[in-house]
Amino acid sequence: MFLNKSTCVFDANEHQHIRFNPLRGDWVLVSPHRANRPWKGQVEKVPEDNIPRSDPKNPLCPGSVRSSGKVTPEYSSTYVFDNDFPALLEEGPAPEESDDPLFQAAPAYGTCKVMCFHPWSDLTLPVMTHKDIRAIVDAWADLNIDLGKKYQWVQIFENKGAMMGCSNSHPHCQVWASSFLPNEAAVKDKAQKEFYNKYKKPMLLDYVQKEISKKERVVLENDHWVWLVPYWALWPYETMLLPRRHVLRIEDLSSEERDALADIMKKLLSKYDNMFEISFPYSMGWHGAPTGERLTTDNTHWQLHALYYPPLLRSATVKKFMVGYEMLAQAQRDLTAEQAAEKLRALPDVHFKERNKTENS
Ligand code: H2U
Repeated sequence: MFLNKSTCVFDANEHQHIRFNPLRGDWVLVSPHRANRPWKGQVEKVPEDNIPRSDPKNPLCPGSVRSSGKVTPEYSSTYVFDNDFPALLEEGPAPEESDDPLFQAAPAYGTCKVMCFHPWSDLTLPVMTHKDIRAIVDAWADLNIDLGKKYQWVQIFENKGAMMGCSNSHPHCQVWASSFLPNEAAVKDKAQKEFYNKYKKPMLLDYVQKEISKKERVVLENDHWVWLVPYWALWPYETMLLPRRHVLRIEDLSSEERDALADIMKKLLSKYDNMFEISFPYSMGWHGAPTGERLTTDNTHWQLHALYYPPLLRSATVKKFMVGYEMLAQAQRDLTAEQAAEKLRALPDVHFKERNKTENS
């Protein structure tokens, strides 16, 4: 048995501890005393910054021919197409049922879409106009409605930057819809349901209200949205974007809330890019109440939220690896959620490219 032999008072920004993630029902190890250790490991490439506006060989550009032979039309706003290499197909034979608990398989159907955010390859979300970002929000909502009619879960996600496995620098995201609830969704569904049954309020609505009053992990707020570093964050600059109101799905956002979302996204992603003055890599995605047959059941326990998982830690070239201890024991972080929030809060919310443009013009 370990005893607290220390004579000093516990300080979360200095002393090791574990934090509970109520959405996943698991814990993260926080080791702030380790943040300043020297780094002699892998150094990443700085993200490319000389991308041509248009490239006829890029399959995501208007007018190009994709590897499937299909032509990407001359689109002028967002453009959604069926992924030519989908991980999920709408039809196919089902695996045989088995009564052996060690060898279980189940049918999996779905569809995969690619959504180009804009016809220009040299733009990223934070340097787009409010109108462009609003068009993306509307397209996300439309896809959730469309695919949600048939599928239980519609996963909207963006892999940004080669460091996150993004294969094409043209601004885009992906949408995978499935006949089953994926693991992350199932875990969160169960945890939010249990919380709701016990406390009679949606977990993330209660959470956002508490974070607004505590303030220490909130990075940005507007009339409709709160952007914060979750108390239980794993990735160094992981953040969560939450509506102030109880909202189940992205399509339930009002026009005003969508405008406010476009505003906060532009600021949020500008802050990320301003951290190391590069296009900040991340994987992001939306989680809301399940769809399909769940459209007609009670999902009051759910709250819509977006998650941003950036891999960078201390510079544009040093990323956090989720390896040894994380793979074999549990997630660990050095910098605390409060320190990350403080750092993000201190950064300007105007993109460095737009700042320089204004200064020079
Ligand atoms: P990522 O950059 O996140 O890998 O997304 C690009 C997607 O675009 C990827 O899933 C698809 C890939 O399958 N794609 C096509 O559907 N057609 C193409 O011609 C190129 C890329």
